[in-house]
Amino acid sequence: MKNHFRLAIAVSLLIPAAAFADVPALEHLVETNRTVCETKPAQHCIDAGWAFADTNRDGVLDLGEIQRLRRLTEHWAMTKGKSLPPRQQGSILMGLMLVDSAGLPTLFANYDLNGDGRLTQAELFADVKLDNRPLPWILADRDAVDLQATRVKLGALGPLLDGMMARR
Ligand SMILES: [Ca+2]
Ligand SMILES: [Ca+2]
Repeated sequence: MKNHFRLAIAVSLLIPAAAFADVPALEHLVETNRTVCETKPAQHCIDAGWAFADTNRDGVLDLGEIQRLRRLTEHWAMTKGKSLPPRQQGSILMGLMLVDSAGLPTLFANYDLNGDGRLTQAELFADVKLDNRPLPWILADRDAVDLQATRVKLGALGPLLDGMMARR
C-alpha cells in the first residue's frame, strides 16, 4: 500500500493535471477508432489521431504536442491499459522506454524534414505510400514503407523496426 501511495505521488508530480483530464479522451479515441483504423482507408485513422494530438488545432504537431501524447500514452498504459493483456501492456511501456532512449526531440527533428519545428502529415508519412487500405495493412507492406529511410530516421529505434519486420 505504501509503495502504491508513493507511486501515486510520483506520478501526479510527473504528469500535469491537464494530462489526467485527457486520459478519458484518449481512451475514447482508442475505443472508437479501433474499428475505423482496422477497416477504413488509412486517412480516416490518421485524421482521427491527428485531431486528438493537435491540441492547438493549427493543423501541424509541435514537439510539445508530441510530448503530451507520450505522457498520455504512458499514463493510459499504466491505468486503463490494465484491461489489456499483460503482454500488450508490457510492450506499450517497453515501446515508450525505447522512444525515451532514442530521445523524442531527436526523433521529432528527424521527421521534421524542413526543420521548421512543426510536423505535417506529409512529413510524418514521407516514407509511407498511403492508399485506401487500412493503416495497419499499409504499415505491414514492405513495398509501401521505405524501410531504409525509416530506419535512418528512427536512429536508436532502428533495431526495433528490424525485429518487427522479421516477425512478419
Ligand atoms: Ca498543433
Ligand atoms: Ca516541418
